Amino acid sequence: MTYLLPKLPYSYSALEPYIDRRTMKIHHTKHHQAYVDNLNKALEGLKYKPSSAEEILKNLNRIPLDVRQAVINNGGGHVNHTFFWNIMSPKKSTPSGNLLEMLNKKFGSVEKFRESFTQKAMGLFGSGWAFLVVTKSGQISLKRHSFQNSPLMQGNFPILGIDLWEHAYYLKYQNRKADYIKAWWNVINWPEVEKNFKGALK
Ligand code: MN3
Repeated sequence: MTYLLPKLPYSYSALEPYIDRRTMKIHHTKHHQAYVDNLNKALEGLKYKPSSAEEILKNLNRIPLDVRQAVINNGGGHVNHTFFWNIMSPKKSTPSGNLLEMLNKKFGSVEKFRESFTQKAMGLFGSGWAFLVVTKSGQISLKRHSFQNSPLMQGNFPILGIDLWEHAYYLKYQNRKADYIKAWWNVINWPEVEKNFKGALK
């Protein structure tokens, strides 16, 4: 199977002014494309034929050691970015339903959840991601992952996450990571997060 760069579900300028067109375009057509190309390269000639990149990340022991790190970096990069594009939207929304209930129960309120998530994200040193995941036991939990490591590698299911590599914000925000994270809350696709939450509990 050859992996392909998925189309964005909105235009490059759709998330303005929070995430600028130039950042989105380079992030999608250069960075994400490179993960896809390098994943295809790393998987070339392998006997193991996984049905999806997600499946690979859950079965890394089936990937030969000489290409395993390349598969983690680029398979993770592909899966994380595909996920990231989808949990954002230019359409304003708020958490609702069972997800809202769970956030209130675990964090006290949506506002407090946002504070905790932001703190977790700000605490990441270097390149990586912050995620809200559903764990194997069905709990929601905040996680930080370096590089392109995916929560799927630990058996956790990501439902919301932010790319904290400098390439995700540097053109517009330079060193102001806190401003980027603050702006990002305006473009969350909450119906998609809720869909992920339901999918994780199945
Ligand atoms: Mn990125």
